[in-house]
Amino acid sequence: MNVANELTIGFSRVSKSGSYNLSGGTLNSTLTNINSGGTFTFAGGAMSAGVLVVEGQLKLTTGANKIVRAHELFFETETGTQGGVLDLSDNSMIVSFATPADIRFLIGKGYNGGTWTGPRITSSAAALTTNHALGYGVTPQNELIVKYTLYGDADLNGVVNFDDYARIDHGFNNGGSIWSEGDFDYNGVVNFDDYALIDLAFNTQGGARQQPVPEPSSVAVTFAASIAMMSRASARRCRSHAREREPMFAS
Ligand SMILES: [Ca+2]
Ligand SMILES: [Ca+2]
Repeated sequence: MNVANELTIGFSRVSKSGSYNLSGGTLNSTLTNINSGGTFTFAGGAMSAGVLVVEGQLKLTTGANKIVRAHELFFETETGTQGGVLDLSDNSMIVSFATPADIRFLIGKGYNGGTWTGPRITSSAAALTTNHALGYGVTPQNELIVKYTLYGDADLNGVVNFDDYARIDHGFNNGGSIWSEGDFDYNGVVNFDDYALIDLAFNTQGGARQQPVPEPSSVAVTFAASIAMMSRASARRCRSHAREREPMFAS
């Protein structure tokens, strides 16, 4: 399916509801607008959404085989509503124009303290596990990728190993603030809680383990010795930003 200009699901004030199911083929749109009450289900095929505006719900089915592609990503919030939800489940997303801080903020909302039940970018698949999450990073093409993977998989290669521990150690010692630097719980700092998540995933990833890694206990000891040096003042919190806009349609 090719949409020359705009695809709107759940047209604003007319019905406040509507649904669209993509189960095969290719959807190419320059603007995809999922209004409040609208639900887009991505179950198969390929999706290039163009500018993607999510005020309702965009849900991917499980399968680890789908990628939402978008030039830009916006979430709208009507007054009194929770606003848009993009549930990637166990799939991926690529956004051409976004920053790691943008994506961290949006996934941080969905992360919701580790329950994966919040709005914005979330994963119903991660909600069913203790060791999986949505990670994010920058591709060689300088696009932002969001991928379902193990907590602690800083380089998004699907396993937790020495390279990931090297990244979190570097992030801890140098004020890291994003996933690739070891912030796995979306609070914008690398600290003990992030080490707990990478250790959990390392110890429970089973057959995925590929390379020898430093003893988790030695990492913990090293970390314990270092944590006293962390200043509270160094803690950075998520801040709201331009990617979450003011209500488009005030109710
Ligand atoms: Ca890895
Ligand atoms: Ca953190």
